[in-house]
Amino acid sequence: MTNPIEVMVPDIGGFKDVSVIDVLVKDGQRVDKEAPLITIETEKAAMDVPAPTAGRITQVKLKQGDKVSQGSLILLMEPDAAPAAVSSASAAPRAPAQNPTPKPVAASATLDAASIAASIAATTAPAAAPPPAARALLSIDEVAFSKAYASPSVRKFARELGADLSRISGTGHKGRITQDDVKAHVKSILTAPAPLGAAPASPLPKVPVVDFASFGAIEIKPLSRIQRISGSRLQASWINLPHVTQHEDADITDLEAARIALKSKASEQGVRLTPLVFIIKACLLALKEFPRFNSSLDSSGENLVFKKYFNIGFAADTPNGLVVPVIANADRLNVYEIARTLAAMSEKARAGKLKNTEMQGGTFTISSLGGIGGTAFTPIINAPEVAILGVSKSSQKPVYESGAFLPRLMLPLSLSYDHRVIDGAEAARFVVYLAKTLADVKALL
Ligand code: CAO
Repeated sequence: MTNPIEVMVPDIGGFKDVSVIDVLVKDGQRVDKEAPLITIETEKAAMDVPAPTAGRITQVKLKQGDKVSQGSLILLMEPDAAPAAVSSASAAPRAPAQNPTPKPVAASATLDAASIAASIAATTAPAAAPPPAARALLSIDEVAFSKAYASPSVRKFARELGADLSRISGTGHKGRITQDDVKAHVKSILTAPAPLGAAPASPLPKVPVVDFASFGAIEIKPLSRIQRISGSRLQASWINLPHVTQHEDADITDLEAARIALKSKASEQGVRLTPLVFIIKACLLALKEFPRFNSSLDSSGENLVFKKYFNIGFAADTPNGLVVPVIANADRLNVYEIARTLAAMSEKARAGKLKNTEMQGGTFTISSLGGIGGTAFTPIINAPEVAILGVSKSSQKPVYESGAFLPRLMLPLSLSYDHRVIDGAEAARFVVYLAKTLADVKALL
């Protein structure tokens, strides 16, 4: 423990009997060097008298409203370590201009600078625009702020919190803004309800919560584990990737004729040649022609990763929900091998026996609803892939050719792509190429 020292009013430019308008410390309080002790007010300005050293206040010797002059005793304090020479002269009062560097203010109230600052930080996401409350606090009218009637310590306190003094009405002597006024202002902003039409604090607006039971009988069943996992992945992709879906019809009349011709022979060997097998083959040719569709953005979002392998994922409808098995290195397989792998993986998927590794590493995904029906849909990209092909049910359509309408078997294709990576023109070229390839049986066999 060190001997108490006397802290006195330093040279205040010859002013005498100056009013003490604020006593900022109390007995027993610890202060840092330079922490404001009292605020005095001359005819010209309000100024703080800072602590000459760090330590503990043992006894405050004056109160608000007292008159002081140079040499008046302010308080007694025990310095942390015996300073070489602590005198009242070292504690020069600070006018606003002499106090440019804000430091933490030792606040004794329950709502202190640190907790308010933390509260503002908590409501201000680093990458996002500040929410309305933080915006209200962080925008300061500098000219009006400089004219506001407040002591340097209160100015510093307000600055630390981003509070605009010009918007605060003072309750102190002659309307002076006190530290408590600043706290009350900040608190009122942080606890105020968001104005109508203001951006919500949460990044996503919530859907309404409805008490379904109040309208009739209900039954509650939990989502399956697969649905919960795939649900959050689908939502992440939907939110993060700007999706566009490009539609095209492929004329698969010739392909279907070839498929039917091959089908019975293939089934003798235990192979099911469904249209999807040929669609996978056609996609592989298109991906080689348009490598961007087989790429991914890296984690920085600034580079494209072009993959030199072609792993095709296919959405499979299983009793437990949607899964996406991946046919690894599908470009090395012929249509029969693709058909066998597709059937085997679909079977495993439905039985819930797929290993995690069999659902990883995909570079492009196909979602085929052709066995069920529908004319078009907008599949959600299996991020971080950049495109997905949706396939709907083929049907006979009249196609105008050589001066006449001819019945042709048309296959609807819906390509969703990540518009950050793929331009619309490129997507149109991709689907046109894909449709041409599907119309060209020789290219696929
Ligand atoms: N147009 C017309 N008929 C089609 C067709 C199409 N595009 N695609 C398939 N068919 C036919 C098949 O030829 C088969 O008929 P035959 O038995 O007479 O040959 C029948 O529809 C059923 O095919 P399938 O669905 O059993 O086989 P597949 O190879 O086409 O598909 C699989 C396999 C696993 C992809 C599929 O069973 C499946 O699960 N599809 C659902 C995918 C899904 O849920 N996607 C949505 C995901 S959310 O975006």
